[in-house]
Amino acid sequence: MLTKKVEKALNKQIEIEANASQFYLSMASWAETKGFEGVASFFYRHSDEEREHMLKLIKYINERGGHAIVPPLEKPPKIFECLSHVFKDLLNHEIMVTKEINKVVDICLKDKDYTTHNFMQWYVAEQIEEEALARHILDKLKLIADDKGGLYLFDRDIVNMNPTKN
Ligand code: OFO
Repeated sequence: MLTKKVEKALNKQIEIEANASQFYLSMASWAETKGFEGVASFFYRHSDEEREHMLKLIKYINERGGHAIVPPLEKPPKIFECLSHVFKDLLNHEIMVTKEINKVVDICLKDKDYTTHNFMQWYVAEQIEEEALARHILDKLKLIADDKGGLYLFDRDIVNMNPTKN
């Protein structure tokens, strides 16, 4: 059985994952309209994975006798300045998600809920990979700068970069 505090923290995390999914979906749509097909498919996939993260939380809460609440969604931005901005936003968003996950872990420890603490370790590990990938992509974009040929190749190659290895 979950304590009320842990249940509340997990429900908040559902909201964060749902909004991340919306945010990345908006990035995918923007990239598609700009002709960056590879980037669009990267973000469509990323958006799906965030939804999976949300579903995993929903199922866990309900399995442990709590009630998972389906949250309302925030309106994501629809226009992005350029590819570098999109990936900077991605990195900053993931850094925020990591902080939120750490807060959930902290609440689990305070409430001595070692089962949920164990469940959350999957998210902790996932965040290391997601932040590292966003940083790696930003480094590549820095090298490319405004080189059109470089951007073309980047868009082609990003298809093979997995947002996460679920
Ligand atoms: Fe990108 O993060 Fe979910 O957890």
